[in-house]
Parts: sequence; C-alpha cells; structure tokens
Amino acid sequence: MRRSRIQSKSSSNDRGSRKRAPQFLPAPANLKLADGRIIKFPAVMGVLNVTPDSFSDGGRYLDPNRAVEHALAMEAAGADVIDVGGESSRPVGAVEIPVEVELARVTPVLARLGKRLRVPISIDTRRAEVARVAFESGAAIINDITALGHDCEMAPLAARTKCAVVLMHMRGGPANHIAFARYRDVVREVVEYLDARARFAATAGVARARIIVDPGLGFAKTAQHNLKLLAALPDLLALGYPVLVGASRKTFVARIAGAGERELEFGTAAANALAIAAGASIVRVHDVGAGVAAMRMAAAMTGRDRRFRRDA
Ligand code: PMM
Repeated sequence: MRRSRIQSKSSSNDRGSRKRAPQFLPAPANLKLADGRIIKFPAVMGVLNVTPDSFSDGGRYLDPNRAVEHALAMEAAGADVIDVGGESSRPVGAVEIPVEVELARVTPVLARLGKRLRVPISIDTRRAEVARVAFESGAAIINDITALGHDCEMAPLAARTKCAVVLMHMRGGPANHIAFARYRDVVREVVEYLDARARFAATAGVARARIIVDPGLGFAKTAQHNLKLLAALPDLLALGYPVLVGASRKTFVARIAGAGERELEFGTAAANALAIAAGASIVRVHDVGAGVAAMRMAAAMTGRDRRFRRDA
C-alpha cells in the first residue's frame, strides 16, 4: 500500500487519530463514457467559463460565437474534454445568479458545441436543471463543485443519464467558501468527505467507474491547505477513483510563483506536472497548450505514457 509523506509524518503528530488510508486500488487507466467514447488518462480538461466574472477568464467568452471558437481552439490544442461553466465561483465577489441566468449563458454555447466538438463536454454546475439541459445537448460529464450536495435532483439525474460525475470538495457556497478555510486535518477531512460523497453517488445509482474525485484547490482552502492536499495525492488516490486537480491560475499559484501572466502559467504547469507525476488522472486548465505539454512530460517521465517506457 502506498503511503504519502504527509500521512506518515502527521500520523505521529495526530497520535494515531488519522484512519489508515483505505486499501490502495489503482485508479482506472481511462474513463469510459456511456456513449462509448473513452477518455485516456492522464487527460487535460480545458476550461470554458461563460461568465462575466470568473477569476481568470471572466467576460471573455460571454459571446457564444467566441466561446465556441475558444472551445474548438482548445480541442485543437489537445484538450481531452471541455468543461463549460455558467456560474462563477471566484473566491471573493462571486455573485449568486438565478438558474435562468445560468441557463441563458450556457444553453446557446452547448447547442452549438454539441454538433461541432469531437471531445466530450463536461458541464460545470451544481444545478440539476442546467445539467439536464447540458446532457440533452450532448454533455457526458457533470462537474459539480458541491459533489451532488446542492441540488437533490442531481444524483438521480446523474444515475439516470449515466453521465460521469466529478465530485469536488468545498465548504460553504461559491460566493463565501473562503470563510470556511478551517480544518484540524485538511487531508483527512477532504479524503473522508470525498469517500462519503462517492458512496452517496454510488448508492444513488452512479456507476463507480464513472466517479471522479477532486480536492477542490482554492475552495475553502488557504495556500497551505492546497499544498498539503497536493502533497497528499496518494491518500486521495487510495480511494480508488481517478483524481482531478484544478490548480490552474489559482490565487495560491499566483502567491507562490508570481501573479504575472508568465509566472502564473509556468506555476500552473509545474503544479500540473507534479500532480500528474503523483498519479492525478485529469488536470483542469485554462491554457490547454501548456497543460498538454506539462501532462505529456510528466506522463513520459513517470512511465504513464507507454510510448516512452524504458522497457518499451
Ligand atoms: N475550479 C473552478 C471551477 N470549477 N471544478 C472542479 N472540478 N475543480 C476545480 O478546481 C474548479 C472547478 C474555479 O476556477 P475558474 O473560475 O478559473 O474556472
């Protein structure tokens, strides 16, 4: 069984209070979608925020034509999946919007993309109504930052539609999560939460093979919390689900690597490469070209890309 540095170090600090990580099961090599498409891991998820106020790209793709153009450009740059979101979750100043506004933002984009994009679409929403409309336009993955906890219709919808689900850890809501960044043991609490949410999803009828977990970097987390979680990815992998990491352009990367455009992109690429090297299956990125390069290097250097295995 693999044990992380964080786990073995803090188990003595916690006087044995942390539960042993569950039996390690290797995360799957790919994600088989209900429509037969396969996403090979490690994979890159390109972010398409159709919002006026998202942290990094707010306002750029509100015009559906520009949004579609950008999605196609991300696909051409090597994205394995495009994540469409219509509600901002920026750490400070996100505005809660009615479902009608979210629908009005994403529907025209999804309608156009469904016909033109070859790679699968994921819908970044906590609302079942938005996920349902997205599914009808061809989305195959529901990326729910509340891990199916916000809307009681979400889990049955995911089960019925056979969509894959990303279960992300967060506390509080999209507009106030930063006030909840307090933990006794962030790694243990995030792992236990995701374990519980995955069990909940499975009980609701979501196939285990279509569950992905995500530590939710920056969501109710300080820079220290994010770093601890990144160092403890093996503890998350021990749950047996593919792990998605969303470090791209987040505040902690800016604090550590620098807030200039280049520093932020190189910092993001470094975080993504290390996450892939530690076993993450998907990195969620704004700059797909940089994300793909980082993913390829990390995969080749750690033997996860069969073409570059030393014994091949
Ligand atoms: N981060 C954001 C939005 N959605 N979804 C998942 N699964 N994981 C994340 O880390 C995540 C997310 C916020 O970032 P953005 O506003 O730049 O999209």
